[in-house]
Amino acid sequence: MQQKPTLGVLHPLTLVLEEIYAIFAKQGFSVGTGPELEDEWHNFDALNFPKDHPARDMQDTFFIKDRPGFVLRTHTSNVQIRYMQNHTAPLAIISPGKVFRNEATDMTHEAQFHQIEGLVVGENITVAHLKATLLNFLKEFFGEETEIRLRPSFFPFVEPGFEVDARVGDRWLELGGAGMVHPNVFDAVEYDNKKLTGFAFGMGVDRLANVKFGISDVRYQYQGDLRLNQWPQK
Ligand code: YSA
Repeated sequence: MQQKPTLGVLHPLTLVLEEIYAIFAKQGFSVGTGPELEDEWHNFDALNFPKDHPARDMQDTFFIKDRPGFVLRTHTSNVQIRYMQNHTAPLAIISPGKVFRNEATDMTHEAQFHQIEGLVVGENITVAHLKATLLNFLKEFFGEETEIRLRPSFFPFVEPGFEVDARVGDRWLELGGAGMVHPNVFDAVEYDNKKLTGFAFGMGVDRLANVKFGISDVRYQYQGDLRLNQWPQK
C-alpha cells in the first residue's frame, strides 16, 4: 500500500514575513532589497557613521578577510541608501532580510537574524507619520489593543532617534529602532534635504515571530528542529 507523504509546513519566519508584507502593502509600501555582503560605504559611511567612530562597534561587525572594505551587513539600513540612490522621492518601502553580528548568542540574540527596514521620504513627513505607521502595523500584527512607546535613543542615521516598544498583553517588548532621516544621509544620496524629510525604522523579525508564535528562544529559528511548527509547546 502506498504511503501518503507528510506535507511540510512553512517556517515561522516565512509566515511572519508574508504577514508583514501584506500589512504594509495595504499602506502603499513597496519592497526593496539589497546585498548581504555589503561595502562599508553603504553599511556605515552613507548612514552617517564617522570612520573610527565607536558607533561602528555597536554592531559587532563581521569584516571579510578576502574582500577588504566589505562586511556582512549588520542591519537592513544599507537598503535605505541603495533604494534612494536608484529612486526619486516620494517613496515608501519596506526591506526584509538577513543580517549578521559577531556577538555572544543567548535566547534573544543570534549571530544571524532577520530585520525588516522601513523608509518613507517625501515633503512634510513628520514623527506623527512614523508613529501612526508603526502603530497601525503593530495593531494589525498583534491585535487592536496593542500600544506603542517611542523612547529617545541614538542611531547615527536619524535625528531624533527612538527605540520602539510595543505592549502586547501585559508585556512591553523592545522591537527595534526608528527616527527621522538625518540630513547627512540625504546628502549622501544627493537628495535635497531642504525640501525632503523622511522617517525610517528597523525591527527584529525573529523577535516578532517569537512573540507571535510563543517561541521561547531566538536560536530555535535556525536549528532545523521540526517541532518549531508546533509552538507554543504544551
Ligand atoms: C534604527 C533607526 C532607523 O531609522 C532604521 C533602523 C534602525 C534599526 C537599526 N539599524 C538597528 O539595527 N538597531 S538594533 O541594533 O537595535 O537592532 C534592531 C532590532 O533587531 C532589535 O531591537 C532586535 O529586535 C533585533 N536584534 C538585534 N540584535 C539581534 C536581534 N535579533 C536577534 N539577534 C540579535 N543578535
